[in-house]
Amino acid sequence: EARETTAQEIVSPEAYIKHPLQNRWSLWFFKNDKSKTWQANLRLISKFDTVEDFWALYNHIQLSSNLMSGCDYSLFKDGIEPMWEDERNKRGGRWLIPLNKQQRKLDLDRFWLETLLCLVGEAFDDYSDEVCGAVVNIRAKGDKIAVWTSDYENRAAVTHIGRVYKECLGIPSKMSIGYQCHFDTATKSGSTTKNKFVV
Ligand code: MGP
Repeated sequence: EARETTAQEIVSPEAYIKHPLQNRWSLWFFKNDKSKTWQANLRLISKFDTVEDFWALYNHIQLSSNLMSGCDYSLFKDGIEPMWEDERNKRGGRWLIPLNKQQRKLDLDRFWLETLLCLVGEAFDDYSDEVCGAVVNIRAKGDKIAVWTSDYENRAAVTHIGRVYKECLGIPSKMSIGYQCHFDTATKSGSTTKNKFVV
């Protein structure tokens, strides 16, 4: 018994304690079933709050590029629903990365993984608290990836997050990305929403 105790004591906690993330995250899946409402098509897949559980989930599910058109994945902080109506989203907006059809093969999966890592790794310095989540939309007309933040009036936070995010994805500086508030997206009449910020 004495030998066992000693053996246990010298095993570093690194070997058996999972590495905690700063936040607990929920992964959601959206499947477009036209007989149901938008909200009814949204399903919570699972939650995680450690590095190991993030990878276990990521490795278990389909890559975005294998999903059917009309599907979404959303990764949001625990307690925030991936919809405009949530208290933490309703005054917010998103940095939008619209992809062309060729980019499904070239960029989609690595951009989405990079986006997930920015979120769970709290890559936005002092402004990570402003981040609510991220969404990937698989669409025949062109896929989209976006990072959602909680207050479109917080210029310092929104622009910092946009700059860091663009850098993480390796988007060339001469190509700009835009930030749109959800209120404008939800009430738009044409096919585009005006940008509140551009980086
Ligand atoms: P979408 O899935 O975000 O983009 O919104 P899509 O399919 O590329 O369409 P487009 O209009 O951007 O070209 C599609 C539709 O889903 C919206 O028009 C809404 O009817 C509904 N929808 C999307 N979101 C993110 C929400 C939401 O947060 N709340 C509600 N109530 N409906 C939403």
